[in-house]
Amino acid sequence: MTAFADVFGTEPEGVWLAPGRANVIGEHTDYNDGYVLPVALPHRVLASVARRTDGLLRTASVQQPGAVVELPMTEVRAGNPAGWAGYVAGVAEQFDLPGGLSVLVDGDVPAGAGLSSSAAVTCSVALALRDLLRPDLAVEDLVDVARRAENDFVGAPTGILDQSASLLCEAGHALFLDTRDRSRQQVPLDLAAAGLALLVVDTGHTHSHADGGYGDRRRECEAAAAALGVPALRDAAVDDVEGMADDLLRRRARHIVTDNARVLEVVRMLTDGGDPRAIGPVLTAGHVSLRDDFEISTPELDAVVATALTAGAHGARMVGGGFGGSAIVLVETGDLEAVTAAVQPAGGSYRTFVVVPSPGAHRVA
Ligand code: GAF
Repeated sequence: MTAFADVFGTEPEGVWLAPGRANVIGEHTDYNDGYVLPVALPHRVLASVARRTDGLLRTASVQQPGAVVELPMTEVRAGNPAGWAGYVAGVAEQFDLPGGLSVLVDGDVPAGAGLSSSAAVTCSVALALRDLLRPDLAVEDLVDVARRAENDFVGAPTGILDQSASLLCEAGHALFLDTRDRSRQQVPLDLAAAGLALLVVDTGHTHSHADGGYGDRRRECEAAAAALGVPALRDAAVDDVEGMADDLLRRRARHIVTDNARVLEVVRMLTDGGDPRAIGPVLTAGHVSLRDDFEISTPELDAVVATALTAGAHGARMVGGGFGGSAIVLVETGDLEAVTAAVQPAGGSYRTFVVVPSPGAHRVA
């Protein structure tokens, strides 16, 4: 008997996988119409799904044993259910499901770690319901299905970085995405062949994008774009940003403009056949910008970056939405052990792993 059958008394119609992500560079650029460069992680959510006939949404999580969330589909609306089940319901309510739905999620993406655990849930369920109910939809269309679940149902005002990464990344590649026109390029990323590793350090200090800080940054960016008279900060020129009178808006805008430039620089470095070690200082510059101009780092993340660089890393930066979560560190394979030890606080509580660029969402059974 599967875990799904244990909970719901039937077998699932299928199982769909969607990964978490690490973003190489380009942070908070997505809701400013800018560029991003994520890779999908081997860490993923598996969604086992079956349609029902009794009109109920029933959902459970392997990580929350015993807690089955159950409500009539007719009562599913923004904010109801709350908590993790909202990510499932926020996708389900966008499909025609009068008979209801059973969903079991089983994930190993650390939650609140800046590694996109929520998009792994929404994207796995969205792909399942596309396959079962709307085969006419393209995978690209599911980016907005998953984004709406976060923005409109859960109330987290995110951009499209995480959903695009989870749905569109390919194994062995980073995804270079222009979030304005959604054009994209798969950038080969074989750091191991160059003797390098991209280490993730999860500080365990969790965050939530439904909390205030993320939304504040989004509003500040909109205010900065309005002050500059541009549709989005993507369109701002560095000189105009430097001339802004408001110190806070100038620094927010400067982060976006410079991080967009860093994405383009890293893509150029990774595609021109040169030494990928060169991207290290660009990653570190991204951290300094997130720390000083965007002000979303934490003392723990700053310490990881500083100790990693002192221990010989080529570059390091915090990753994701900020206010907690993880850092990425570019390091020689031969220095991996020493750098991994150096970034640990007393007691060694940080979870670490090496990024393996993995496939995007797909059906597994
Ligand atoms: C979070 C959001 F969900 C993304 O849309 C993106 O803005 C990211 O923070 C920062 O780059 O993961």
